[in-house]
Amino acid sequence: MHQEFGHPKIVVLTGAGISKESGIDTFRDADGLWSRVNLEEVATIEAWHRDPAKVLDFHNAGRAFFAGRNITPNAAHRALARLEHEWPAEVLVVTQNIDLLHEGGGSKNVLHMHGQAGKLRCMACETIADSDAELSVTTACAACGVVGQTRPHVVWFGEMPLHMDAIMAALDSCGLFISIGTSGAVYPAAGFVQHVRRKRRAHTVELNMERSDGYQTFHDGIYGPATEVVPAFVDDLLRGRTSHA
Ligand code: BV8
Repeated sequence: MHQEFGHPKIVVLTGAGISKESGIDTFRDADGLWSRVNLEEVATIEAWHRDPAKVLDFHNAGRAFFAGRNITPNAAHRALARLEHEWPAEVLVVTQNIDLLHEGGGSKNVLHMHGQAGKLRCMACETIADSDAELSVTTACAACGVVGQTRPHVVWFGEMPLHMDAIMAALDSCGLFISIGTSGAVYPAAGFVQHVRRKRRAHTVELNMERSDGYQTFHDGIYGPATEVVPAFVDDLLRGRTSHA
């Protein structure tokens, strides 16, 4: 119905850049996380098998970072929640971020494709539990009791991202694909724009501080801090002032 009257389904892909102005470092900016930590040692499934204590120390340090700060949603998160609330068709946020700032900003239709903070998963029984506990190699799973197999519910490099069936179905039926705050360096997320363009007449736009690795694949690019460009873009969308179909 809405597709016919110029209100397509929207998929929004977000990355670390949307949370930067809330005080969370990105990964690949000059001051980003991977400039301080070697991801091969703390964010890959091989690292877990090689040195789980080191991986868990990295996780625990991240928990301490979040716990010690008042990390709150910013105007970009709130603008996406407004879009979800006021746009007549479905708006899905697919985030690569593990923070819960989209939910805190009011978005309800959110998929965390790389997992999320505050959850643990047991690699013995696959139970996922809400917990912000510090983890160690002596941690026992609360469900099955197995020791040393409880990890953060985060997708490491070399692991399949979560919710991929739902994400691909949404990409196959969207009319507008918006990418916000991501460098386009990590797949399969970085490949979503090509998928949408190959499969659909969907309009594609990136909103970012600077051109992403995949900027040429987008129809449009709007550059600047997310707290400025995202609310402005949502305003234009809701007022019908942007070519989105
Ligand atoms: C998989 C964990 C398959 C949670 C993360 C060679 C070629 C191509 C691909 C590969 C390859 N070798 C290996 C691969 C696959 C690999 C990959 O893509 N590697 C890359 C590095 C080459 N991908 C995987 O392994 C994925 N899985 O492929 O599975 C498979 C198939 C079958 C069976 C098994 C497996 C899994 C990837 C998930 C890894 N986990 N995170 C956590 O700790 O957070 S990835 C990590 O990177 C985060 O999730 C992060 O979100 C994600 C992407 O980074 P960005 O969000 O884009 O952040 P970044 O810092 O890079 O950029 C920030 C951007 O914001 C910048 O552009 C900046 O300009 C902008 N910005 C900054 N400030 C602002 C701003 N924008 C607006 N406003 C601001 N204020």
